[in-house]
Amino acid sequence: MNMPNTQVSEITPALRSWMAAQQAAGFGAPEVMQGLINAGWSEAVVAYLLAPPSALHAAAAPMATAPTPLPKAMPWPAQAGERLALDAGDCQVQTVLVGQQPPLVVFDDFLSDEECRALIEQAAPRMTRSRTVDVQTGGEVTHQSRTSQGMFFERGESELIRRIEARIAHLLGWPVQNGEGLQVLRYEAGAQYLPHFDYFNPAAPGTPAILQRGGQRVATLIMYLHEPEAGGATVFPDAALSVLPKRGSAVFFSYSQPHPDSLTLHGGAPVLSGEKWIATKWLREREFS
Ligand code: PD2
Ligand code: ZN
Repeated sequence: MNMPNTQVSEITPALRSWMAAQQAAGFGAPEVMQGLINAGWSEAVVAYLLAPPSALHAAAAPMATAPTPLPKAMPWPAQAGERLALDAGDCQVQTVLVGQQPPLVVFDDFLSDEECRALIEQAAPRMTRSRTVDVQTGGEVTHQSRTSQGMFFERGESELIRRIEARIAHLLGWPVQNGEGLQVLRYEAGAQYLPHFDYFNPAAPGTPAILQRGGQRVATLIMYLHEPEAGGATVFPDAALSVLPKRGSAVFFSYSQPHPDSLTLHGGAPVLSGEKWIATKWLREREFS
């Protein structure tokens, strides 16, 4: 209700009690209104005075706004964008790039050459054709969209895995227990991973079963263990970004909502020559068991 300010300040308690007395004496709103207008009050002020208390309250109160939800805690490296070198617990990692949409950081020196070599050596005998989580059933399937070979380490299964998992948890401020087991992938020449989202499609029938183990995925860390001679970039089409697979480096990105608006569509471009090896850590909302 818009009020002319000059007159609002003059609505005294005495005026209000005069109006109350008029109404108590049996004068209806139209007569009271006319009396006020005759006395020189504007129609807007009179309408304001005669409005029911609830309307006055609504007019005086600030515009009601929807409660703002608390921001969801998300994995993120403290001081990313402020310092070049970030503390990862047992070592420092170098920041190469920080993005906001999606939240994304590229790190150098995430893994040492020795750690890359040891991960490949331990994973190699256990490699099979890569399988993808089947959101229809909650099980796993091989898929044309992913022409790599892969394996999963159990969380905490060796000293090397524990060290890397502790580093990830320290750097990203996210509990080790919320991480899935590390996955290692090998792409030979011609192999690729078509663009996809890493979160589980909320509308897919198999998703509720998948979410029982730790909730949604909220972030991904891809570590590059072996660089191909050509090709094999990790591409983010919605962010117009390509991360080249440099040995020892890593790309981290997060998605607070399991929705394409997260802009986290990403894929592994075809390897043109040589071999590409990566290790991926997916982080869940809660403890992954
Ligand atoms: O190898 C890659 O670049 C790649 C691309 C997309 C890996 C993943 N997704 C993944 O491991 O989720
Ligand atoms: Zn992916």
